[in-house]
Amino acid sequence: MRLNRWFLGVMMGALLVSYAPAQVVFSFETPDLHGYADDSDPSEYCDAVGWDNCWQIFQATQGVTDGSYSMGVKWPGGFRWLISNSVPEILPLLRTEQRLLVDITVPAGRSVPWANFIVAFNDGELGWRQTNNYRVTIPRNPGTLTTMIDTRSIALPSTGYNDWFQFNLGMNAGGSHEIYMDNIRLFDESRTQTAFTFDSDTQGFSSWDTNVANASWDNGALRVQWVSSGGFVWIGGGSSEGLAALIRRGHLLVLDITVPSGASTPWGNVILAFNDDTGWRQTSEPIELPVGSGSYTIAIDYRSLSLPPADAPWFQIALGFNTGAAYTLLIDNIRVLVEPVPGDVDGNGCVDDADLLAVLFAFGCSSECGAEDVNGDGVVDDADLLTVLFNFGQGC
Ligand SMILES: [Ca+2]
Ligand SMILES: [Ca+2]
Ligand SMILES: [Ca+2]
Ligand SMILES: [Ca+2]
Repeated sequence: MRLNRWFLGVMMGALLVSYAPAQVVFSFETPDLHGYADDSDPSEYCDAVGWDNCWQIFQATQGVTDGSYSMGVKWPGGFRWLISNSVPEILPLLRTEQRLLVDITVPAGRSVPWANFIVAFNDGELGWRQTNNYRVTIPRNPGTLTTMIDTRSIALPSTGYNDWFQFNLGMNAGGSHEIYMDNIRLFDESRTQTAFTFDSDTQGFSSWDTNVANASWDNGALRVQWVSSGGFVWIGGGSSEGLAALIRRGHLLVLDITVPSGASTPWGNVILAFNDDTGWRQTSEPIELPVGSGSYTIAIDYRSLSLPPADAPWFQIALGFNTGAAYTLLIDNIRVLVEPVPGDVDGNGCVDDADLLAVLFAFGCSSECGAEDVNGDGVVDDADLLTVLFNFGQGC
């Protein structure tokens, strides 16, 4: 009997760990897709023009990363606003963080020259406003990409306002595309760890083609300035202490990018490369850059790249920028969104004896327990201890 109760405790612990609270804005679990489903073309229209030539917005089971469903969008290329229901219930979430992450999947066989979306808020206090200078990356080719939606350039209604509110998506693509979107959630800055802050120099980054653009240190940031027209340039050679270990702990590189006032480009994007003794490898999905003035956060999903070895004697990253016109970027706070490791009580990425001791010292705690309550069930008991033991050595 005792063993059964013990086993149940372990299983409950494992379940609770995998269902840690998520700050989900939209998960597309209801057939109306938060209102976006209404923006499909009528089926008579699709019948008339052919289903490949109309907009279809539908609940799907592909590309699901939260719950049981995603939102599928198939369209013939071009632009359309997907207008949400009134969703004032997401305002409290957005008021804590206006930067969101989303998972977007492109199925096999699809490919477009470019695709992105912009966001508009609409409500009874501030009216319609949209993220003109910030485009959210939609992957062009098959695979799943986690990408940033930074809505900080458009204001939220005042705290007292709780009436109707829409979160609208302006979808755009340079050809016939099909995507599955899920789990629009709050970006958790507290889970990032810093790789580059450019306090006193460029930390190794330099321009590998000064005919195209120059890279320089500019008062605590990395400045990239195109010479006379747009074009592609590697800004490479960047490294910092513990970078390889940090990169191994996540799959999303996060960057703050400021475009100075007056600078703009019709389009711009960036890819990421890793370089070490195991060779050069680079991402294939270009991530949209801001196209006009303002400060924005972007994220580069590097799941497609092989990680540096834990004991890599040297490791560098390079950013490959491509733009449609000469402009200027200031890059700062390059960081990694660190995946939580179950059992990592002190949050240093590695489950070791320090975490074990922390749980042992807190063992028996039954109210207001700290991180030692690994499974978050309010008590520190054998379930927490076992989570640490089962994950011992992870991330180290
Ligand atoms: Ca979902
Ligand atoms: Ca800085
Ligand atoms: Ca630890
Ligand atoms: Ca617990």
